[in-house]
Amino acid sequence: MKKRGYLISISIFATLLMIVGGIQAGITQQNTSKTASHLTTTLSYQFSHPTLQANTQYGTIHLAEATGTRNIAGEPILPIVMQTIELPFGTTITDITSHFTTQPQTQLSWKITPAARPVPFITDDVPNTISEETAIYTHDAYFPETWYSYRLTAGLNNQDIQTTFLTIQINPVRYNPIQDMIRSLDSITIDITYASPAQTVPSYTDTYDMIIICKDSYARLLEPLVTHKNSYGVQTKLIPVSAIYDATYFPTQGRDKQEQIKYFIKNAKESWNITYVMLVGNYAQIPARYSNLETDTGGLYEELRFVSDLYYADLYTGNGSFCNWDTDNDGRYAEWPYPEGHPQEDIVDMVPDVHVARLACMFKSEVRTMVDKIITYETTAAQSEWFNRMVVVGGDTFDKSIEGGTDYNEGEEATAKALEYMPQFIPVKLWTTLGNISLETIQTEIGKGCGFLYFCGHGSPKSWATHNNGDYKNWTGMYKNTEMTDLTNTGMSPFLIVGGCHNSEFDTAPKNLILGFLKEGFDYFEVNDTWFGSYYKYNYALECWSWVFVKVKGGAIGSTGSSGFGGVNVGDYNHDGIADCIQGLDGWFECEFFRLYNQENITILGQTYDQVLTGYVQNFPVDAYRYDAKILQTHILLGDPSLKIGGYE
Ligand SMILES: [Ca+2]
Ligand SMILES: [Ca+2]
Ligand SMILES: [Ca+2]
Ligand SMILES: [Ca+2]
Repeated sequence: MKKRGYLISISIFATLLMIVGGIQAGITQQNTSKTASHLTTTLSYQFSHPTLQANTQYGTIHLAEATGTRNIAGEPILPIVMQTIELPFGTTITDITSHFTTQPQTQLSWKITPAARPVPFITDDVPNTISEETAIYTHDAYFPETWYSYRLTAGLNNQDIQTTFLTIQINPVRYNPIQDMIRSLDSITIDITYASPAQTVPSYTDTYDMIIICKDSYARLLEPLVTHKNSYGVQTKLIPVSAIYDATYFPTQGRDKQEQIKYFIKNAKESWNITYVMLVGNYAQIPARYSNLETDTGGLYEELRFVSDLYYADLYTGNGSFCNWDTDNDGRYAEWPYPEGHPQEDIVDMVPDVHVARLACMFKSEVRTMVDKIITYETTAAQSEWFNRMVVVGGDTFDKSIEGGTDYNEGEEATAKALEYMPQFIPVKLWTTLGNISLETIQTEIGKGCGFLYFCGHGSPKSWATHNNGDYKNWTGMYKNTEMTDLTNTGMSPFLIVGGCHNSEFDTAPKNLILGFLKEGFDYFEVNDTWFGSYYKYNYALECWSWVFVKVKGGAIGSTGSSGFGGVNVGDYNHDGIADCIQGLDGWFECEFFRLYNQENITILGQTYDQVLTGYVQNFPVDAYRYDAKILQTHILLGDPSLKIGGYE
C-alpha cells in the first residue's frame, strides 16, 4: 500500500459535517387523550434564545435544546430537535396540528455555514468542500419551509416489541439568507391524532425464536447448532433455502429470489412469531439485495450500488404494510439518484423488524467452523478472563488539511469514546500516538483473547490500515486478510467492529477481476489524477476482510463494518470542542453499539446491533440526507443474530 493508487483505494469518504453537540432534551410535555377510535397525543416544547457564533468565514447557530443538526450538503446548517414516540404497530396518523409562538427576528451580520460536500479522499489540492446551494442562498424566503415535519416507521423497540414509531423533527430556527435574518421558536405545541388498529390476539401456527435460512447442503452441518440453540431456550428452525422457493411452508410470493426470501421471513414472523433470522451462505447462495443509493455523480470513486442485508430485516413500513424497498416498482431497489437535492425514488423505512445476520459461508468447512465457534463461545466466554479485555486499534484517519483548524486523530477519538462506554473492561490501546501499532502487536493482543475488538481507520475488502499523525502518505498498522489465519486466539473470539470502507463488502468474487478487465481494458490497472482503475478496489477478493476475520478458527465471533464507502465527519466545524467524527455517521454508529451493550445492557447481538440502526433513524434525518441513509444501508452484521454476547452464565 505504498503506491498512490493503494492510498486512494482504501480512502474513506470524508463528509465535513457540523453536528450541534450537547444533546439536551427540550422542555417537553406529552399528554394523550382519547375520543372514539382516535387518540390524540400533544407534544409541547419551549426553546431558549439561539446563540450566535461568528467564525472565520461564516457563522454558526447553537440552540441548547437541539438534539442535532439539519445537515445537507450546500444547505445552511441549522439546529433540529428530534423526538420519537412509540405507538401500536400499524397506527396511521389522521391529523396533525400545531400552535406556536416565536421570538423576535434576529438580524445576522454573517451568513450561516452551508453543510460541506463530501470529499472521497484527500488530494494534494484539497478541494473547497463548502459551497452554497444557490436555490436556497439566493432565495428570499425562510429555510426550511416549515417548523416541523414527521416520519412514521416500524420496527422492534428496545423490548423487541413490534412498534410504529412517530419521529417528529422540529426546525426551531429558520433562516432567510437574503435578508440575513433568522426566525426562531419560543414554543410549539403539536397535536397528533392517530388511529390504532384493532387489537387482535395473534394466532400462531407454531412458535420459534429463530429461523436459519441456509444453502441446502449446509443444513445437516447446522443441526448441532439448532440443538444447542434449543437447549438455551432459543427455539430454532432450519430452513433449507429451496424450501422457500418450493413453497414447502408458505405460498411463494415475490418477484425474484430475494423478495421470495423476504416474504418468507415476513410469513415466519406472522405465523411463527420469530425474532431472529440467520442467513447461512455467501452473497450468491443466499442471494443479496443491492441498494441503488448513490452518493456521487459517477466517475472515479463512486459505487452506484452495494449489498445491503438491511433489506431482509426491514419488513414493514410505519402503517404496517410490506416494505418492498421498490416503491416506484421498477425493479431497482432503494434508489436515491445523485445529485444532491434529488429526492429518494424509493421510500425505504430502514428500521429493522427482525434481527438479521449472516454467516457468509462459501464452503462447508466454514459452516463446521462457525457451528463449533458459536457453541464454544456461548458455553465458555462467561467463565473466562479473556472476555474482559477490549482491544482498540486506531490512528490519524484524516489529515488535518481538511479538518478546518483541528488536528484530531480520528481513529483514536472514536475508540477512546468506545472505551469510555466500557469502563469495567481492561483497555488495550494500539494507537499511533502511543507508538505501539504494528502487525506484531495486533497479532499478539488479539492472540491473548478479548471480548471486543474495534479497528477504526481505512479499509478495503482485503486490508485495514491507518496513518501516523501528519503522515498521510504512508500507511501504518496494515492488517490483511492473509494475516488472520495466523491468529492464536482459538476459543477466545471477540466481537469485531471495523470502521473503514468496504471491509464488509461480502459480495466480492474473483470473477470481478475478469469482468473489470473486460470493461475497462488496461485502464483497469491505471491510476492517475482523473482515473482510478477498478483493480484497486479489490472487489475480486475471494472473501471480504470482515468475513475472513469471522470464519478463521480464532478470529472474531461476529463482525460489523461497511459494504461500501464509509462516511466520517472530520474537524470540529460546529465549534463545540467535541470531534465531529463521533457526533454522526460511522463514528456515532460504531460507538453507539458499545453504549447500548454496556450502558443499556442490551446483550443479544442482533438486538444490540439493530437498536443502533433504530436509534440512528430516530436521531438523524435519514430520509433527507443520503449519507445518513447510506450509513444504515451499508452496515453488515456477520455472525449469529441470537448470540448471547459474553456467553451464557
Ligand atoms: Ca425502484
Ligand atoms: Ca421497518
Ligand atoms: Ca486527523
Ligand atoms: Ca464538534
